[in-house]
Amino acid sequence: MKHDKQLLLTLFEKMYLIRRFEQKVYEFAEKGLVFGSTHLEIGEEATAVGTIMNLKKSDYIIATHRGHGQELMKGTDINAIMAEMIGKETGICKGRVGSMHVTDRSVNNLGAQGIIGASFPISIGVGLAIRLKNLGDSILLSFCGDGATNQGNFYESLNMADIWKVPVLFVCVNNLYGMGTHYCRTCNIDIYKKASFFNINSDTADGNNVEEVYDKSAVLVDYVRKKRCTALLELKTYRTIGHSAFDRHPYRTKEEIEEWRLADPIKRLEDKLIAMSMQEERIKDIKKNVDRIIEDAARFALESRYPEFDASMEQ
Ligand SMILES: Cc1ncc(C[n+]2csc(CCOP(=O)(O)OP(=O)(O)O)c2C)c(N)n1
Ligand SMILES: [Mg+2]
Repeated sequence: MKHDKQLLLTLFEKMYLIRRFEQKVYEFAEKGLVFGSTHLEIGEEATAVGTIMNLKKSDYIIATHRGHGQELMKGTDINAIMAEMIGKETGICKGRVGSMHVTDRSVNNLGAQGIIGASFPISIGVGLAIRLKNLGDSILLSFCGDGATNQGNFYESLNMADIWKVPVLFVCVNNLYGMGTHYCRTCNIDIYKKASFFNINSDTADGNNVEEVYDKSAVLVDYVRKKRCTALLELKTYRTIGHSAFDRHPYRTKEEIEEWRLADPIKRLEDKLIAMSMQEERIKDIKKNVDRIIEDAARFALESRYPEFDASMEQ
């Protein structure tokens, strides 16, 4: 589908914001400021942006352990997420959860699980609650990774989804790897085809092409919203960074990473915008503005206080 220039610039701005956010978190992690593990989604930004752009405020998301972009896209204040990354009192969860479990009920972000696959049955429960509580035309967009779809509860949950007709769109961010193991070593079946065992509508898209992600997720979001049933979208992408901030990824070659860097979703859209309508100046302004937002958020986080030890058990 042909998109207008303003939409393309917005998609670009949001992907660039996530990229710069992740680079700042990486910097913090290298300085030892991030407690616990942090999983970055550099290279995968189009998956969060293209899908969540199609949601309403009243829709819900369940993020993954690699979910900073998903959480930012759902509308949580960037300063509050940045402060959460380094455990500060001003963080969205008061510095108690750090990178992996950012939750914000005010924007219907129900958080992420550290246990891979745990989000599937939870998503069915949320979908059932949306239906039983008559929450209008709301839906849940539930993210997962490729590795997670090899867990047994993925299949149990798809079965229940089909039986109970829950308004859930599962979005599988297929970045080819579960930690250091390539997907093709763990399963011979395309992920989007797994839904067909249960008569669940599914599709797949180039997860590094934000316009394609946007278009294909729009169709499935609309389908789930109107039909009040479940669907699955597989997005093929790649993380050009290690599994976690300290993974130096010895299990893949430099050539493989380089090949995917050439398909970088942000660079791709930037090149298209420039070729299309000579938007260099506009792009420069967007980058400058985003860089400032990130620096302000980082300063806010660094200058914020750590929680008092005595308060750490408060609800
Ligand atoms: C049940 C369980 N097994 C193992 C782990 C360790 N673990 C953390 S992330 C991860 C890989 C998940 O791969 P995938 O679902 O593809 O998501 P990605 O990390 O690629 O985004 C694993 C095995 C875990 N957290 N939970
Ligand atoms: Mg993966």
